[in-house]
Amino acid sequence: MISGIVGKPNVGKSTFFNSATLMNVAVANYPFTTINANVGTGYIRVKCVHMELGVKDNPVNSACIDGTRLIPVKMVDVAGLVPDASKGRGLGNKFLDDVRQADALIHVVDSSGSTDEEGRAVPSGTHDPLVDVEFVKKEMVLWVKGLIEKDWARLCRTVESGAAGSPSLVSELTQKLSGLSIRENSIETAVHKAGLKADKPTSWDAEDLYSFSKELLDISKPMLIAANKCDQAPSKELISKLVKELAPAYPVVPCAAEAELLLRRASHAGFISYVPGDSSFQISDLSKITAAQKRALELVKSEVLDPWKGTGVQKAINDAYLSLLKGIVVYPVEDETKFTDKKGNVLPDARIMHLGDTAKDLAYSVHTDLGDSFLYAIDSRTGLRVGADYKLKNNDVLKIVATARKG
Ligand SMILES: Nc1nc2c(ncn2[C@@H]2O[C@H](COP(=O)(O)OP(=O)(O)O)[C@@H](O)[C@H]2O)c(=O)[nH]1
Ligand SMILES: [Mg+2]
Repeated sequence: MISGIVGKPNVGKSTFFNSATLMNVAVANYPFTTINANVGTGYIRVKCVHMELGVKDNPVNSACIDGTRLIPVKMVDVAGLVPDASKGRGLGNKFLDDVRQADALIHVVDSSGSTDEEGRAVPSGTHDPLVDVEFVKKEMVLWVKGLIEKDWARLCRTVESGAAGSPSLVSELTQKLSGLSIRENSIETAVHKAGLKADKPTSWDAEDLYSFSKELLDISKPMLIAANKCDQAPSKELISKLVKELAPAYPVVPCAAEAELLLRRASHAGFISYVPGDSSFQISDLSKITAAQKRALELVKSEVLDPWKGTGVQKAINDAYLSLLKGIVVYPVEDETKFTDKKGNVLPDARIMHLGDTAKDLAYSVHTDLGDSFLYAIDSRTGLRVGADYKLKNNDVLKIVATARKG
């Protein structure tokens, strides 16, 4: 699961990304640590199961701070989008390349209303971020529509040829959009939701293609709004408006990315104790910080943490993976009685799976071989066996039993 941070220029996307990916706890190297400058590791924050199970843990693929489990997830800082990007304005194509791999979108807007549609500075409170939500959505729809329209006449002929074994529209579109991490059944649902006929694509006009593209994006790239710069005075009112117009279809999370970055840096430097997502922090040693640093921290407290109960950055990430993408957390172990791996690490791994995934899916997510040789799993809490089709539950601790490997 990957989330993409999208939005127009100067709303705080990079600040959000930089704060989200800054962590001062040791987590074993994840395969996606540095692929690209704009790809990084963020973290989901959940309550760890170790206390409920009455054990002390030593995580390997994740971290645990006083009962809070931080689980790595992949994030992409997407190039800024300007109006008419789908016609090639700005970094349009770079934007689309970045966004194609994302499963969910965190759309950062400037809720202080101090940047225009192009991201230029304007007096605070004079630009409505709702306008930006609409134009970014529209540009993305036009982009998907543009991809579908390429070679559309040929695709229609193939689908409607009536020849034995001629491919269906859904399978043709799945192939065409294969680089976009969109599943076949999402395409099928979008055709249905747009009220269109899959066997008669020649009857689709430009408006139909637009509605189809819109439905497809809503299904395959669910989006939440990170209403950033909530530390500024006009934000409260503009955020209420965003919530009124967009939620619940697009959840709105008030954010202060700059404050989060400051807190994480201070925590990294050992000045404060703060776990991402906390609604407060503790200064570790007043003698270590300068008067200016103390003042900056006080501002974060009075302008962000007290009124908003947190900076919102962690909430936005959690909501993207756990709500939009219906993620659940599962702990695979080797010894179901001690909750350990082969080396004796207690609750070493926490994995984000999808609601609806099965025990066998979990085995595959650990290793293809483990999936292929899956026999059954054992639920650590009950000691009972569960089969391949067992639907994973949030916080399951499971041992996977497989046939012995040869060699
Ligand atoms: N007041 C305020 N300013 C912010 C916040 N987050 C980012 N900014 C400022 O917004 C400007 C643009 O930030 P940047 O992350 O480069 O935006 P991007 O172009 O969307 O990646 C910078 O001057 C940031 O310091 C915030 O939470 N509050
Ligand atoms: Mg940026």
